[in-house]
Amino acid sequence: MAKNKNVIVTCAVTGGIHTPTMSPYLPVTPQQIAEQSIAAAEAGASIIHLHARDPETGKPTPDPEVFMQFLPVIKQSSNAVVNISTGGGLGMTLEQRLAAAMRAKPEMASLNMGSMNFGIFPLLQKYDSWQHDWEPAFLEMTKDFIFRNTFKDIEYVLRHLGEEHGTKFEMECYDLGHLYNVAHFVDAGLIKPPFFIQMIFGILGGVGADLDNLTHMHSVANKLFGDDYEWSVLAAGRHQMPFGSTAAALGGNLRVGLEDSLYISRGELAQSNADQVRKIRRILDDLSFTVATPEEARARLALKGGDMVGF
Ligand code: KMH
Ligand code: ZN
Repeated sequence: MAKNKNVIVTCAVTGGIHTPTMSPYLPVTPQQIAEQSIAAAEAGASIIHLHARDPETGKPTPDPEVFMQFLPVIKQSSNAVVNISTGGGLGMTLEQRLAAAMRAKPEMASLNMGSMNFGIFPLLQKYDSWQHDWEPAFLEMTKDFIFRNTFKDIEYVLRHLGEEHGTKFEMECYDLGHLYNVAHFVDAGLIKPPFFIQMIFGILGGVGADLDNLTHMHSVANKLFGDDYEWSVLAAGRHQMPFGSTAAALGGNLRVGLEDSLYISRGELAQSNADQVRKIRRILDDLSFTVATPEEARARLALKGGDMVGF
C-alpha cells in the first residue's frame, strides 16, 4: 500500500464572502491580513490563500496597491506559498479579479472552474444590524447574481496568468461538472500535471455538504486524473473541520481559514486563522497524519518558487 502523503494545509485568511459585522476577528487591514497569514503559516499552513479588503470599510477590493501592502510582509516573515484569489469579491469584473495576480505573479492563484449561482443572502437573516451599509446590500445582491467563469474566462486566466507568468492554480470545483471542465482543459493541453483541485462543499449554488458528495467527487476525479493531480477539500461553515478531516483520512489535503468558516466550534467564533490551523493540526496529529512543509507543497505541486514572484 502506498505511504500516506503529508497533508497540505491551505489557510484562506479573509476571503470575499464574510463581512466585518459577522466577526471582529476577520482580518481587514493589510497589517491584520499580514499578521494573521504569518501566524497561520507558523501554525502549520503551507499555502496562504489571499483576498484584499478596503482597510476603511472591510469591503473586498481588487486593488493591487492594497495587496502590495501585505504580500511583501508575508514573504519576509514566512516561507509559505502565497496564493492570490482570482475569484475576488462577488460582483467584480474578470479584469478586476485578475489585476492583483497579474501584478504579483504569485506561485499560485485560485481559478474558479465554472459559472454558477453563488448565494450568500441567507446570512442576512443572522444579523439585526450592520457596521457598514455595503454589507446587507452585498449579501442581498447575490439573490440575482451569477458568478461568471465561462470557458473563455478560464482559458484567458490559464494563458495570461498560467502560461505567461508560471503561476499554478488552486482549481475551485464547486460541483461535479467543474471536474469535467478541468478535464476539458487538460485535454486541450492548457492544464498540465501535477495540478491541484480544491473541492468545495456547502456553497448555495454548488454541491451540498454531504460526505457522499465528497467520496463521489473524489472517485470521479481519480477516474479522470489518475496520478496527475493533488486534491484538497474545503467546506463552508460548520462542515469545515469534518470535511477537512475526512479528506485527510482519504489521502487528500484540506483548507481552513476564516474565508470558509468564522467558527472554531459550535457557536464560538474563531479568534484567528491560526486557531483553526492549530485545531485541524491537533486532529491530524491524533489521526497520525503530518502536515506538509511549504517546500514539500512546492515540490508536489511543481511550483516555480518563492523567489520567482513579483513582490
Ligand atoms: N470562497 C470560496 C468558496 C476564490 O477565491 O477564487 C472559494 C474561493 C474562491 O476561495
Ligand atoms: Zn478565496
